[in-house]
Amino acid sequence: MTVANAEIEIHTYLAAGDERALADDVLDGLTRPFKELPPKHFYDARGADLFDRICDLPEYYPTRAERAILRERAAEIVELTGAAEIVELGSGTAAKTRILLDAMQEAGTLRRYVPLDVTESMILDTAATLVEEYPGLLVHGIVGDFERHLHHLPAALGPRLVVFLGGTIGNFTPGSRRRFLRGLARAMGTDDHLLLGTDLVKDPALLEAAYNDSDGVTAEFNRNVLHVVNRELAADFAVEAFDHVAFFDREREWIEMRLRASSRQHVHIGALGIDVVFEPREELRTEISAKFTRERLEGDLAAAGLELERVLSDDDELFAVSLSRPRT
Ligand code: AVJ
Repeated sequence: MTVANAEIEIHTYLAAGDERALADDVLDGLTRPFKELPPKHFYDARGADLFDRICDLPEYYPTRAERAILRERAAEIVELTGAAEIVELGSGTAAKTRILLDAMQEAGTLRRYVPLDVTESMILDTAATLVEEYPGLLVHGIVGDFERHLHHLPAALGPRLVVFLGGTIGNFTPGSRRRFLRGLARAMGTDDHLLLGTDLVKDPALLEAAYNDSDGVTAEFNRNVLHVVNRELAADFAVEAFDHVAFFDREREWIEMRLRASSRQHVHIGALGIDVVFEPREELRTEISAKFTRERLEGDLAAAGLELERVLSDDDELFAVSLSRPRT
């Protein structure tokens, strides 16, 4: 534990480097009949930067829609939950969190912020900034993986708002999504609420445009995972030989991103001592981003022991922020 000052406490559960268990994921994912890598490996410094640029693209509506909902409904969320603290999963720079912290401060309920993120620098910087911005705020930061370290959450200081924003829940495949939500529900008390951001099913043309932007930023973001593997695992992917593919799977109602080899590729992965071949046009799945209907949301939450209380949406019903609580 690092104690920076009286307000800030940081706990680290990740060793530097082994952060996202990249090597094991690559070994699994590239030896499968249908090659696949988990989307969490996009986010090195360059990937995080590219994602920030995606959020500003005209085609990528989720970030703006979610922020609009939070701005519009933050006071109501605080009133409904009486939240004294926020536990934020994948907190990043906490940009949207400030909207909620402001509303809690306004209501006089704000006591503590508990960010959980894999990037230590992000936690340290956010903690330092927020204790300045919100006098009296306590920050209990957790450097960890929200899939593995939920049991390290501190005891609640009061009604807790667990927030998981951005639509990141959509990265889970359907079964893992429910398993994850179940784990989350188990970590929650009866006075706690989950505030969950989910992208909504809509016109496929709008969805596909959001993942095929005209500037090619999403394509660069997608290919970035190959740069990460090259650097971290001494691999030699010819990154430019892989084309960005993103489409809406209408049956499963998720966006799927892939990288397609433009010609036969031989890749050596030094750190694993393996060689991988891609046939011409062979694809590597890099991300799914599930889109929700109210029924899907309610069903997934119910399967996890959570009861849906409110679904808040923007005027165009592009995105939803929902409030749910453990079923009693
Ligand atoms: C951060 C997972 C919510 O799925 O829309 C953006 C990531 N991928 N463009 C999403 C992403 C391609 C994003 N999430």
